[in-house]
Amino acid sequence: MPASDRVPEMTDREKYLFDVRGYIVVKGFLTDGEVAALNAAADANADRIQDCDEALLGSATLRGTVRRRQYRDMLTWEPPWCDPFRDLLAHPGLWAYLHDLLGLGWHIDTEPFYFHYPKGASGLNLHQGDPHFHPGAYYSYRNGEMRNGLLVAQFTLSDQRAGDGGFAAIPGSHKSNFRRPWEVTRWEEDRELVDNPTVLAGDLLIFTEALTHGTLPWTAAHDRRALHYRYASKYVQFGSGMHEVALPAWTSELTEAQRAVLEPAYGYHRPLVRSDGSVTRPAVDAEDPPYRYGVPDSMTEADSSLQESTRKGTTVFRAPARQA
Ligand SMILES: O=C(O)CCC(=O)C(=O)O
Repeated sequence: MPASDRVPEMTDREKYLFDVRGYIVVKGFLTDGEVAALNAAADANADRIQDCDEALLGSATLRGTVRRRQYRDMLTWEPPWCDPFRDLLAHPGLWAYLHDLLGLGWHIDTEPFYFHYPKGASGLNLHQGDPHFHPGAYYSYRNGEMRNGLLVAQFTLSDQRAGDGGFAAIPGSHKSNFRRPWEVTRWEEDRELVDNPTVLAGDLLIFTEALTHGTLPWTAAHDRRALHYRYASKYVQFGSGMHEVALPAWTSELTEAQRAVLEPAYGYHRPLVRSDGSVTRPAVDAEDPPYRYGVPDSMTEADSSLQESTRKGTTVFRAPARQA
């Protein structure tokens, strides 16, 4: 086997923990210097911070006193501030995890986010881990291999101790078989199911998007800082990506439905060809889980993770004007 085909591997212990729990913590993944450079870059761009939408599904227990805040677009910040974020994209330390959990050909699925949550920041409803096959966010084990549609590499940039809030998940829920009760989604009942792991500055948290996960309100005195990089298998485009795509000029002669089916794969705002031949472009497909399960009356679109999701991704999609 040529040396270039030999890939680093996760340890057996990491494989066991990931399979049984749906997430692992790699202690001390980043050096102190890397953590400092990433935080300094954010501090130098403090004017770019944005409030996040609330995504609480009506939960009172997840509501804080202030909004979550985040940076995005770090990859295009003025040098040198973009550099530490670009250095993480294909960080050699990640390869073992990406190879073993996604297979070769992994790619960044969604633009990275830098979570910067002040004390009192609201949480985010628990999501994913629903009892259906999700072609974009699945977990499978077969013939000695784990595979995921979508995987999150979260680089911890300030300490999160159990009970502080921040990342939270229901361990093992990537293999769950029954529909999650809304009260669990809203972290109102059976709260002991939810882990809020300790991850310290420099640690790497890796979780499958098939896992039921979300964010608990941030209670520590210091700000939460964490970088969220989402990777996908070469067969999956879950979010909108960061690439620019264009249909060739001849497609201007096609019908809307014909053009729709020539668009590349992506999840949000994907054109849907309806049975009457019409084409719609909803933010998410209401027939897709979890939306097809129906939402409680208390949930409005303005207060749902749907709003949050639709802002992930920056694909520029160009199609030539259709001929009349
Ligand atoms: O706070 C976290 O780490 C989880 C964030 C999350 O689930 C999301 O942004 O979709």
